[in-house]
Amino acid sequence: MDIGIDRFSRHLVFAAAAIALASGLLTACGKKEEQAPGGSAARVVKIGHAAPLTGGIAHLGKDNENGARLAIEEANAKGLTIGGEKVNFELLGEDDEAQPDKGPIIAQKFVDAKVAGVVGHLNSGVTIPASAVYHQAGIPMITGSATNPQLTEQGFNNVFRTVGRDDQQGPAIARYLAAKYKPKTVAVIDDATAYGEGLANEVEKTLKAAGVNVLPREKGTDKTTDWKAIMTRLSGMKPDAVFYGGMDSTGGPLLKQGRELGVKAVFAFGDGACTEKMKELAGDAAEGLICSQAGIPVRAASTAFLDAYKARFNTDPVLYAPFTYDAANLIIAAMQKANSVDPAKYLPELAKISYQGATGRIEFDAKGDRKDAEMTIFTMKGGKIEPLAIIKGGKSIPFEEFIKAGARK
Ligand code: ABU
Repeated sequence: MDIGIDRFSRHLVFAAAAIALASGLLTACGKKEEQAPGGSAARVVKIGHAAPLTGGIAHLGKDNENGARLAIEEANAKGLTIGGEKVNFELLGEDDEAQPDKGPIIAQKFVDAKVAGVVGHLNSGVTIPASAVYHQAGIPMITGSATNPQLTEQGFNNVFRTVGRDDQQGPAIARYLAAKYKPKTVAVIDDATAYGEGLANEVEKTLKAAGVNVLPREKGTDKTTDWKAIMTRLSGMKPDAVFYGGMDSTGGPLLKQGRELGVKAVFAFGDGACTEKMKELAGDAAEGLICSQAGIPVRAASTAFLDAYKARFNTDPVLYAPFTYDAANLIIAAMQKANSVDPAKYLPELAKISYQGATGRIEFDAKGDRKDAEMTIFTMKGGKIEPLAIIKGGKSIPFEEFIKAGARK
């Protein structure tokens, strides 16, 4: 009798293990079934998105996530079939807090969740360490905002970006600054992040090559909001221009305090501080600032995208939503071309894709960088970031001319 119960128990344990294994395998292969639009069962395909959703630049992280979410919702509404199966995309959103050490942790979480692709991360300093984990797992990742060149210099075949690089952006803003304002002396400050420091280095290199005197580097962090000591020093040195490599959450206070302490220089920023949040943070001091973005301006993105974003989120995009929208759409388009959601099968299609996105035609070079990336120079006028010129292939094109020519096609 005892022997019988033991056998029964063993059968139960075996059956339970078999069910668990089968269910695990089904989930692992992305086979979890779900109702698709129209009622039939669909294969769930997970796409990860990571960015800071808390902290000083949460507004940028949320904007990035919204872009990816919109693409996924639109794809699901179409009821796509890939590899003979209806698919339903699921966005797994994670908050990496803009912390470099969180990058690999969240990347591993996505790998464990069997995501088929990743949009993100937002910050270069987080994206670079995270990319090694995605590379190890063979998962394609596309950032819509990380601009540090090192990301795509690692030789990882799974890493792409829909924005330009800081060795394109830095020279673009530095040359504009030198040509327009003809500064004799420029102060360069950075926030000691991979992005801020890297961009500041590119700006400094370009200014020095143009014969401009650059003061010894001043530094803060990505959390510094008290710049008074540095600005007091600079007000005595009377630079003609100040360039800051950092985000708007720290750049706004820097600009405000600079003006309050009598720094009369023109203030210039990179993409991280090229937002209308600068007006909110710096008030009237933001008027006349100049800044660059490593892509075309939001308002030059497709009107269909802008309308859809506004309708879905009841607000306008902040900065890089069109680029994360394109990133998610690129992953989906590559899956459709490969007729597979398997990363190993759709990655080769992604590498050679030619895709007309909200931010123009996207093709990648051998490193995963966007071919022919445009840079844009802006100024703040009436509290709005207004595009002045597009820098493309070393040429500066007035913004209105660029739009009239339909150049983003
Ligand atoms: N590109 C500016 C913000 C993101 C980053 O590269 O860190």
